Parts: sequence; structure tokens; C-alpha cells
Amino acid sequence: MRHVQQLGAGHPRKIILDCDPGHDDAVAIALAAGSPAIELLSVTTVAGNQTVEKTTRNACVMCTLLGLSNTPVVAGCSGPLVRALRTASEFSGASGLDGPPPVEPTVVPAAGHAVDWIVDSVMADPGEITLVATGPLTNVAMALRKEPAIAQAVREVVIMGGAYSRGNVTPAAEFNIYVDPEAARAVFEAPWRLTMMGLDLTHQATFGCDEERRLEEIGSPIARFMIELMRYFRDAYRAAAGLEDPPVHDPCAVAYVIDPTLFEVASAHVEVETSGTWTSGMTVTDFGPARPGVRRVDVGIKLDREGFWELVLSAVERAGRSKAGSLGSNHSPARA
Ligand code: PIR
Ligand code: CA
Repeated sequence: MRHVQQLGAGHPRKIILDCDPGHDDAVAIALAAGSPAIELLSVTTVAGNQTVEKTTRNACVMCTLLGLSNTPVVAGCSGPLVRALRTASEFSGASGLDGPPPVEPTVVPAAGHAVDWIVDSVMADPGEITLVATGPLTNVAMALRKEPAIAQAVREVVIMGGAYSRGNVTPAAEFNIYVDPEAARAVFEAPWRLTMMGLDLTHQATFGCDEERRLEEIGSPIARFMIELMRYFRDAYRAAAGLEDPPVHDPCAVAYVIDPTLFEVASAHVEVETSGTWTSGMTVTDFGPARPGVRRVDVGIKLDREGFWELVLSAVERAGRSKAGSLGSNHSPARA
């Protein structure tokens, strides 16, 4: 059934991936690159897990390893709209992608700014482009401010961010929202179709022994790189959060675009707290009945974990086998 859904969708879905790699962002890039259901138009970067210089370099590293020499990497905002940048170096390390041996990227960032890139791409292709955001929402909010009409022109927006039960930076707030709550508020208030994959959902996407074994079996350079990334991420999560297996947040947002049947979502009204002493960055989520004139978003609730990893690992397998250019035209079943 899922199989049919993916292949039957016809032409691949065009996405811009706005991210802050970041270990789990790196997996999200690999999933987008290796999935025949996705046409990855560009990778735009933002400050978050690390500075924008580092997240941009890391995006270039991933594009190099994945053979994505024709996918522009475009650097974006160096910090939140109004606040000082807070990074997540306790999880991502000094480079933002600590763990594997360093890789010298051959992909270099494209000219221009991510905010212009997002606005120009979306306005030039109305109704076609899905914006997937897996870092703080600074670039997306700036794009909305520059050209509010992107809200009508975009196909839909899927973010990794927020939480309705509990946060990871504070008890109330998830990192991506906490870093730039003013940006998040603008994104939640814009009149577009928005799906929030928060911690409640992404904490089901744990990387365990079985997944590591599958990567060992694939054995390609990108699979080995991923093993090193995930080992570092697992150790960081054990040390800093006391979790046995690390949740791999960001590919959940990409996976939702590829196969929404892997997810249970529920409609809710979400407000972003920007002024609370203890609750700044909280996504206050009301699953109650819809009220006239009150905006609703879809919120991820439950993940088919097995199906999710099948999608991710088969994408990694494909990315290891084929080179740039052949990825988009590979019509072999994603879930074979
Ligand atoms: C932040 C992140 C990951 C782990 C922690 N503890 C903090 C980054 C991930 O890249 C993801 O996008 C989001 N922010 C999870 O909060
Ligand atoms: Ca991220």
C-alpha cells in the first residue's frame, strides 16, 4: 500500500530542505537525496546546532558524500531574529558533525542568500514546492517577511520542531523553537498548510542496534559515515540526556513528505510562547475542537518506526549505489 502510494504519486515531490546539520539533519539530507519520491531542489542552511558557517560546511560535506554536485547549498541567517544564538554543541560537537573522520567537501556553497533562494524558488514554481525545515525557523520567517505571498505559493511546510508534552532544552521548549521563538511564531501564524513533527513524534525514531547492523551490511562510504555519526550522537544522548538510543529527529519531516501513511497526525491549534519566564519557546498545543477563525496545523503523534527506518536505510543504500543525476531517475521501488 505504501509502496503504491510512493510510486503512484507520479513525479517526485520538489522540496527545499532548510537545515542546520547536525547529525540528524545529515540523515535527513541523505533520505531526501536517496529517495526516488523526492526531488531535492536545494539545501539551505541556518545557524542552530552550530554557527551557520559550520552548518553550511556540513551540508557541503553531506552533498559531497552523497554525490549531489548539482544540488545548490545556500547559506542563510547567522542567528535568530532578535535573540543571541544558542547552539547544541553538547549534542553535535565543535564541528556540528563530530564523530566521523573529517571530510574535505568538494561541493562549495552557491552564491546568494538562503532567504532570497527560498522566496525566488517558491514564487517561480507556485503550488509545487514543499518547504521542509529541520533547524531554527529564522530563514523561513525572513522569507515570509520578505515575500508574504510565499504562504500561498508554497505547496506545504513540514517542520521538525516543538513538542506538546515536554521539551529538550527546557521542560517546556524544544531546541529549534527555543532558539528562535519569534521566527517560529511567524511560521505558525502564516496562512499555509503546516505540519509539526515535534519531539513527541521524533522520540519514536530511535536509532538502535538493528539499524546499526543494517548500515554495516550496506557498508558503503556513506553508510560507514552514518555509523560514525550515529555512534557519536548515541554517546552524546546517553551523556547529556540519559537516553539509551538517540532519537533521529529530522528525517521524520522528510519521511512525512515521502510517505504520510507512516504517521498518525492530529489537528491542533498551536501558539508559540515568546515571553514566558520558564516557558519561552514552548509550543502550546490545543487538540480541542476547531474554532472559527483559529488556525490549525497537523501535529505528528505516532510513527511507524519500522517503516520509517526501512525508508531511511533503503535511501542510504540507494545513495551508496548510485551517483548524482541517476538518483532522481531511479524508479526502483523504495521499499523493496
Ligand atoms: C537539538 C537537536 C538535537 C538534539 C538536541 N538535544 C538538541 C537539533 C536536531 O538537529 C533537531 O533538528 C532538533 N534540534 C531537535 O531538538
Ligand atoms: Ca536540525
